[in-house]
Amino acid sequence: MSIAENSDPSKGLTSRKDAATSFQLPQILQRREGKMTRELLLHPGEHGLGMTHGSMQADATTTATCGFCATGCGLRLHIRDGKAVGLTPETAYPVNLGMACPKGWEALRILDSDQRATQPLLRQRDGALQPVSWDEAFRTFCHEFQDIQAKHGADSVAFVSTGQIPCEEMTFLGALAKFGMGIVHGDGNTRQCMATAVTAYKESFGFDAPPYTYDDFEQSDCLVFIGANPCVGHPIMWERVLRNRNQPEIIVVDPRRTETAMSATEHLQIRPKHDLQLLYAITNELIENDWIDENFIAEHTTGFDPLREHVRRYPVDQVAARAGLDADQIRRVARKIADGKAVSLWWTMGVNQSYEGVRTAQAIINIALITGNIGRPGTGANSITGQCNAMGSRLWSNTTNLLGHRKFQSESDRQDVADILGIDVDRIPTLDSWSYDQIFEGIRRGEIRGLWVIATNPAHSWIDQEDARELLDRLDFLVVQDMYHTAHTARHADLVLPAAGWGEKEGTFINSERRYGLLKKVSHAPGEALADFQIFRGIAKYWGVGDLFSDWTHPEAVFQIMQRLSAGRPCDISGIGGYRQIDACGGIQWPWTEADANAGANRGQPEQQRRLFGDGHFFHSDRRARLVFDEITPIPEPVCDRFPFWLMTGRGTVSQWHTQTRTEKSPVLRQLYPNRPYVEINPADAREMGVSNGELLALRSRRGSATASACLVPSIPRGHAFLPMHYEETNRLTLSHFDPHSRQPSYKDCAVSIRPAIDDSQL
Ligand SMILES: Nc1nc2c(c(=O)[nH]1)N[C@H]1C(S)=C(S)[C@@H](COP(=O)(O)OP(=O)(O)OC[C@H]3O[C@@H](n4cnc5c(=O)[nH]c(N)nc54)[C@H](O)[C@@H]3O)O[C@H]1N2
Ligand SMILES: Nc1nc2c(c(=O)[nH]1)N[C@H]1C(S)=C(S)[C@@H](COP(=O)(O)OP(=O)(O)OC[C@H]3O[C@@H](n4cnc5c(=O)[nH]c(N)nc54)[C@H](O)[C@@H]3O)O[C@H]1N2
Ligand code: SF4
Ligand SMILES: [Mo]
Repeated sequence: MSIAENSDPSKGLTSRKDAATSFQLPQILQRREGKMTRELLLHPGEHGLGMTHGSMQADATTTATCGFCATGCGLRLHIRDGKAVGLTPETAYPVNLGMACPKGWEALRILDSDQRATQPLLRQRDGALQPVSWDEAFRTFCHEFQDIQAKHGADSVAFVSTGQIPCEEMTFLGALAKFGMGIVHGDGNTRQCMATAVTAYKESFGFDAPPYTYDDFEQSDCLVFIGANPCVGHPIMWERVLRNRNQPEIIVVDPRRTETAMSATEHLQIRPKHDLQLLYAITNELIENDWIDENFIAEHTTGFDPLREHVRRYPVDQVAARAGLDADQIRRVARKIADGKAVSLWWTMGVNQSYEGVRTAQAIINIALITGNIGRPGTGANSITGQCNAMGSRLWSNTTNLLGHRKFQSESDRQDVADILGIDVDRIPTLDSWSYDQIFEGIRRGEIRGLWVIATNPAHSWIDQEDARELLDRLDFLVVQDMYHTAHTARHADLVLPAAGWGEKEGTFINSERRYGLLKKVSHAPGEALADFQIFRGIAKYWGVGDLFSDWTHPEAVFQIMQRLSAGRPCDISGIGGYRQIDACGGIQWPWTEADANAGANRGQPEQQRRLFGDGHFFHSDRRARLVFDEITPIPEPVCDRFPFWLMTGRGTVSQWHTQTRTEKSPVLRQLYPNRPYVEINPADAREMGVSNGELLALRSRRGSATASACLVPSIPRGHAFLPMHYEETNRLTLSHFDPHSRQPSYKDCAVSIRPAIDDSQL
C-alpha cells in the first residue's frame, strides 16, 4: 500500500489501526529495506526478538521498567541461573498492558557486545587509549580535575549528564559534583529535549508538572498532537490512543505527513516553525466565538484579558496564508476543540526544539486552560517526555535546579537541602549552572577546561557538530563515562570510565506520566565495568569527600534521601513504601505523600492512574495558572537561492535510538532500519534534480556537508527535507540557535542545498 493510498482520513479507526501498526517499520522503509516482515514483528518471540541466549526456559521471572523511552513500559525478565535470558512485555503493568516495541524486546541483547567498555581507558602520550586499573583511573580523574580547578578556579570543570540513568545515580552525581567537588556548571542532554517544556510549565503552572496519566489517551474525545510523531517515538503510547473507544478526533500538526498524521482526522500540514501563530489564531477563534470556559478562566487563571488582546492580531485567514494552511481547516479544528468534552493537547520535539518553543508550549497550555480542559479525565496540556528518565533529571540532576526542583539562588532552599543532607550550606552553589550551550561557549573562551560527560554522546547529538567536536578537543581533560568504548564522544576522551547499563544495576526511572518505575540488576556488567552509582562512590572517596556520602551506600538508601528531599514539595514521594511498594503497585506516580499513604479508602495503595490539578489549584502562590504569550519572531535562517531546502531532523524508525550506540548492537534491530543515512525529500523535487530513490545526495549547509541516500516520499512537502538524527551526518548541518528562555537547541530548522552527490565538486 502506498502512503497516498493509506492516507485517507475518512477511513476512521480501522485505517488508523492499519497505519498505526506500521509504526513498527514505516512502510517506506519496509519497502526499501525489504528484510523484515510484519510477521516477524507480530510474532517477535518466535523469531528471536527478546531472547538473548537462545532459550526462554527460565527458573524465575521478575519485572523492570524499560530503559529506552519515557513511556516506561514494564518488561518481564526471564531469569536462569541468576541471569536474564529473555524478556516479554509485562501484561499487568499499567503503562503498556502487555505491549512493547522492538527496542524494548531487544533491551537485553545490546548488553552483549565486544564494544562494551570493560576497563577504564587512559589516553597515553602517544595518543592511544590504554587500559588502566580503577585505582589509577580514579586517581587520574581527581588529580587532573583538581589541578585544573587549582589553576583556573573551581568552576573551570563542568559536567554534562543525562536522562538515561536512574534517579538515585543522578542525585548522587549532582550532589557529588556540586557539593563535593565544587563544580558550579553542570547540565544534561535533557536540555536538548525537555528544557522548553520545563520552562513553559514552570512559568505557566508554577512547577514543572506534566499533569496527565496515560489513561487520558483513552478517555479523550479529541486529541491534538503538535510536533509529535508517537507512531515512531512513542509507539506504546500510540497503542493507548488506539484503545480509545470514543471515536476521537485526532488532530495532528506536523509539516510531514507522518504515520501519526496519516491516522489523524485532521492533519494540519503546517510550514515548519509556524506553530505559534497557528495556536494564537486558534485561541483567537475560540475566544471570538465564545467557545471558552469563562468560569475556569475567572477562578483559576491570570492574564486572560491581555491574551485576548494579543491573539486578536492573528486572524485565521492571515495566519493560514503564512503557515501554508487552509483557513477553513483551522476554523474546523478550533470548532472540534470547542466541541470536545475531553480535549487533550500533546506536544513533543516539533515544539520543544524550536527557537520560540517555550512560548509555543505555553500557547498550547493556554488553549487547555481557557477551554477548561485540565484536571479531568482525557484532558490536559501534556508534554510527552523523551528519555527513560528525563523526568528524573528534571527533579534530581541538580543541574539548573537544586535537588527536588528547588532554586540555587534561594537561601531557604539551600538551607533546606543542607539540613536534609546534613552538609554545610556553604557547599551549595548560590548560582544557577550554565546551560549546555553556555558550557560549550565557556570551553571556547577557555573558562571551562575540564569536562565530565556521563551517559550522553555530545560528539553526535549536540547541534553544529564541527564546532562541537572542535570544542571537545580544546579541553585540557575530558572524561567520558559510557557503556561502550566506541561511543563517538569516547573517541575524544582523555579518560573513559566503563559503565554498567540498564539491566546491570538498580534504581528508579520516572516516566512521562510522573510514574516511578523500578529497574533491576538481572545481568552482570562485563569485565570491570561498574554501575554509575559505584563510580560516583569511588570518585567521592578518591576526591576526599567520602564522608559527605557515608549514608549513600546503595540506590535504595539514596531513594530514601530523595524522599526526604521531596517532602512538602509538589513532587512529594514521602509516602512511598520503598522499592517493594513501587514493584508491587506497577509503579507509583508523584505526588504520593505520607498523608496520602495514611489516608483514603485504599489506605497506602495509590490508584494506578492519577492526574494533577483536579481541584483547579496550580503551584503559583495565588494558585492560579498564568496565561503567557509573546510576539512571534522571524525564522533565523530562512531558505534562499543558495540553500533552498528547509531541513528538519528527528526520529527515523522505531528501532533506532538516538546516536545508536545501543540499538546498533542488536542484529535484529539492525535489520529493521536503514544502516546508511537517508534523507526524505519530495518526489517532485527529486524529479527536478533528476534523482531517483536510493541515489546518493550531497547536502550542504552554511556549517557543513553530508551525504545521504534519497528517500522519495510524498509525505514531505516540496522544498523540505528530513534527516533522522541517528546518523552522525545530521548534526554537521544543523544551525546552533536556541530558545531564549529554555536554551534548548532548535534542531529542526535550517537551510540546506541538496544535489546529486556526483555533483559534489561543483558545490
Ligand atoms: N524510536 C525512537 N523513539 C524515541 C527516540 C528515539 O531516538 N528513537 N527518542 C526519544 C526521545 S529522547 C524523544 S525527545 C522523543 C521525540 O519524539 P518526537 O518529538 O515525536 O520525535 P521527532 O521525530 O524528533 O519530532 C516529532 C515531529 O516534529 C515534526 N516537526 C519538525 N518541525 C516541526 C515544526 O516546526 N512544527 C511542528 N508542529 N512539527 C515539527 C517532525 O516532522 C516530526 O515528525 O522520542 C523518544 N522516543
Ligand atoms: N539533529 C538532531 N539532534 C538531536 C535531536 C534531534 O531531534 N535532531 N534530538 C535531541 C534529543 S531530544 C536528545 S534526548 C539527544 C540524545 O542524545 P544523546 O544523549 O547524546 O544520545 P544517546 O545515544 O542516547 O547517548 C546516550 C549515551 O549514554 C550511554 N549509556 C546508556 N546507558 C548508560 C548508563 O547506564 N550509564 C552510562 N554511563 N552510559 C550509558 C550510551 O551508550 C550513549 O553513548 O539528542 C538530541 N539531538
Ligand atoms: S515504547 Fe519505549 S518504554 Fe516501551 S518498550 Fe519501546 S522503548 Fe521501551
Ligand atoms: Mo529527547
